[in-house]
Amino acid sequence: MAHKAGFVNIVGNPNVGKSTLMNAFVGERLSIITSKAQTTRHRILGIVNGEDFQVVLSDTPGIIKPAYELQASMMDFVKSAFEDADVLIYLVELGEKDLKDESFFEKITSAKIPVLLLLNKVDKGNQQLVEEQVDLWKARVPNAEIFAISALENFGVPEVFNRILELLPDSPPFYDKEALTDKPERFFVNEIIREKILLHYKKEIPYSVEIDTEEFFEEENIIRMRSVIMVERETQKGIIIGHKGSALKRVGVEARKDLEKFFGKQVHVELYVKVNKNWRSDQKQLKRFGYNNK
Ligand SMILES: Nc1nc2c(ncn2[C@@H]2O[C@H](COP(=O)(O)OP(=O)(O)OP(=O)(O)O)[C@@H](O)[C@H]2O)c(=O)[nH]1
Ligand SMILES: [Mg+2]
Repeated sequence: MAHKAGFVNIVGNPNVGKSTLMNAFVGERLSIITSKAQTTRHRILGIVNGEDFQVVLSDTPGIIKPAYELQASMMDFVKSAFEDADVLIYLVELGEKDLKDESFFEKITSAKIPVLLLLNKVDKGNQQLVEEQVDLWKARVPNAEIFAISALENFGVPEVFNRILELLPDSPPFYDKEALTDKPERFFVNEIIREKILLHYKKEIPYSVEIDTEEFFEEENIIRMRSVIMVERETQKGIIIGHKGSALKRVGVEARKDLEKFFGKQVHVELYVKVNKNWRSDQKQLKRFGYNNK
């Protein structure tokens, strides 16, 4: 029996639902999702295995004009997703604005590989609006096949998956057929904690935070972990901790609940906060946190 395999890379503006879509394909909560832009900072693989196929999806950061080194590294992840794609998914939402970077838009419209333009969040609009937007995108990206979907409600997602299977080349699998992702366990610990930070803190705080899980011990009935929440300035440390530690405690409680679901096991998580001045502009630090592979 012939085996199909390939890379399906999802790109688009911030907040259009790229992570929601990847999780819908994989059927697991691999990528964190929030209503804030720039939730995703890495390129995260989600692998869907079948007897005769392996679809390797990539979730990527939303396309922005980088203002500091961290964001530049995020855009390098987006670039890499253009380089190895067998199928490109350009995800847009109803009422979408142009991409912040024209060169990325050009890469999409001149792509030599199949491009699926998915119009997301159609649950928020009526049929007339959806039809208008489909026509608009047909004119803007003539090389794309267009599907109207709702990643949140899984509407249209199975149809897109079937189309992907038709488009993938014959190939042996790239990863172990049991694998769900390329990232280690600690990465997901960091992300789940960061999600709680994005949910509970305002303005620049979530964007100034990086998580580093220093310890991860799996015992028979429990996983024990210790993670550092890094901020850029002393004032931010106080805000993260909150009055008598209440804000930090909430992060810990909520993160633990999700970590227990994710690992299917009891979890103990210890959090502490550290100032790491200007880490997001420091090449060395970024490399240490897995951002810079130059
Ligand atoms: N109504 C509706 N909301 C959606 C849909 N898909 C995603 N969302 C919401 O849109 C917001 C952003 O979703 P994400 O999946 O985090 O978006 P993203 O493109 O990964 O965002 P970044 O990682 O920040 O670039 C969240 O609040 C989602 O719940 C959808 O089909 N319908
Ligand atoms: Mg995302």
